[in-house]
Amino acid sequence: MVSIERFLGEPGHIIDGVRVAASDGGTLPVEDPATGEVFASIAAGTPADVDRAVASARAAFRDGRWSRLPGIERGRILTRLAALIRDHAEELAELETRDTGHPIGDARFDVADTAHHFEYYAGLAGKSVGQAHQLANGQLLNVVHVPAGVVGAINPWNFPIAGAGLKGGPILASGNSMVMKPSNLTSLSTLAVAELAIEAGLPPGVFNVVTGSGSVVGGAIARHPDVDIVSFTGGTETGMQVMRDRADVGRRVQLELGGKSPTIVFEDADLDEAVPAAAFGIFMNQGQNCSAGSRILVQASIHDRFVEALTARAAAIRVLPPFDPRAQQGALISGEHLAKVDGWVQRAVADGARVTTGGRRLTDAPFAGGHFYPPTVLADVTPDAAVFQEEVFGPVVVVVPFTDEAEAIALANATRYGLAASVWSADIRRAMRVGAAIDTGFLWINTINSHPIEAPFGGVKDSGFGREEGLAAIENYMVQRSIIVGGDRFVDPYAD
Ligand code: TXE
Repeated sequence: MVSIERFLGEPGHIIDGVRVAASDGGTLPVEDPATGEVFASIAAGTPADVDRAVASARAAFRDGRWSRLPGIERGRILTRLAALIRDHAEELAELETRDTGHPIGDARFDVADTAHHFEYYAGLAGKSVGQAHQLANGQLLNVVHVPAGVVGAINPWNFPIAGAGLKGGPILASGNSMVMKPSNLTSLSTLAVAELAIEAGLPPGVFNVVTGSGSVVGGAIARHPDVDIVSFTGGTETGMQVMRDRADVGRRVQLELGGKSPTIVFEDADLDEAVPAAAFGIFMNQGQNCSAGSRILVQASIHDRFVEALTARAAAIRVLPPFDPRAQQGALISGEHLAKVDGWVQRAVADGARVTTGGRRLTDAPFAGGHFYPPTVLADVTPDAAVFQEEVFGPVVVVVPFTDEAEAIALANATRYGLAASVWSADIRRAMRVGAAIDTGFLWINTINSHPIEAPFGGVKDSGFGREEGLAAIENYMVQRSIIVGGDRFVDPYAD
């Protein structure tokens, strides 16, 4: 183990490049989900803290210390930040595991992914090219892409450090200043990244972090008229509240919300591949993943065989304390969340579902005090059951049979969500035909959980709108400005 002390520090926000306590000195405890132990505290932000951070971001944006730097210089600083993240990879991974309960191997992956986001977007800084049109009367129209200004970035607790890179990379590369609010459950790695950003040479005021409760700090960001765009990732109901708050001030919002993504397996699929893929689709990150394949739709002819194989695969996943290097699944984020997950399972059972594996929290050593729930498979679930319709956000999957393509499509589209879908078939034309008919922003064919940085990510229906990742994320955080340069001499319209 390396020391994570450096990143614990005094509880505080990062505003104008320095750590500052909450305006009223308030703090919130930080719990290790694997042990229940409180090991740190964070500042409990206030609306006054948000005002201060937004003012700092606005001042930085206005004076051009970042927004008007040549793109290549912004890119150089973001590349340096990525290098610092890689230099501190082990400390950051241990910090993340302590804070989230993620297996240490997953946390290492997320840290590298964060660096990767800053590297990718560093390469895009200053490369957003507009258009030029020669108009009538000698006028020249230039459409340029300019940074939007101050961006409020609200992140959930499921991938905290990766979220800092996923939103921070394109927001900063585009020349914006930002106020980032991590979840109060998982703020430490975002604070650490912001501190490394300052070390990398990011000017003060460009990457502010305000920690604290969602409704207080997140609400103040969403309702702030001087925040030009809010980029929100989180639950659907919270996202809709953020949108209402944005509507009150008439400012932009982008929402990446919940999902109930289908994994569709046809009888001709190679089950040696499809079964572990379907398991990984749901159980990765303890099932706390917006694009988790939480509904497996299986052709009836192979249903029983599939359930049996999936049950065996799920039961063999190594649930262990997250610092154990063999851990494949760690702890859920909190006791409250675990109770919700378990509540969904118990309700499903009451509605007639059959638990083929899992279904009860783990409490014996080495899990005592922590929030551990095993991979859980539910069969005999009907499409009208709540557990088929609603996001559980835990290691719980339902398996439902279908007879033909039409039924597979109807079942896939039978929820209010539309974030991701995965189709498995040896017949590529069928897979593409079925995939094309699914309401989704992200479609996997004979693969799952692949999130290349180049691929715009986001949903349809109640899964939100707007796209992150790839070039689309840059567009998210810029606005088009039309500049018309006069050609022929201006004629006085009042002369007569
Ligand atoms: O998320 P929230 P929570 C789902 C998942 C989970 C449920 C609740 O089903 O069980 O949401 O989780 C901040 N204005 N997802 O409560 O509330 C909050 O502090 C502005 C799915 O943790 O959506 C955090 O920073 N911000 C999801 C962020 O919003 C507010 C990922 C997300 O928290 C706010 C997470 C408010 N009024 C949860 N209230 C996914 N699909 O990716 C809270 N926040």
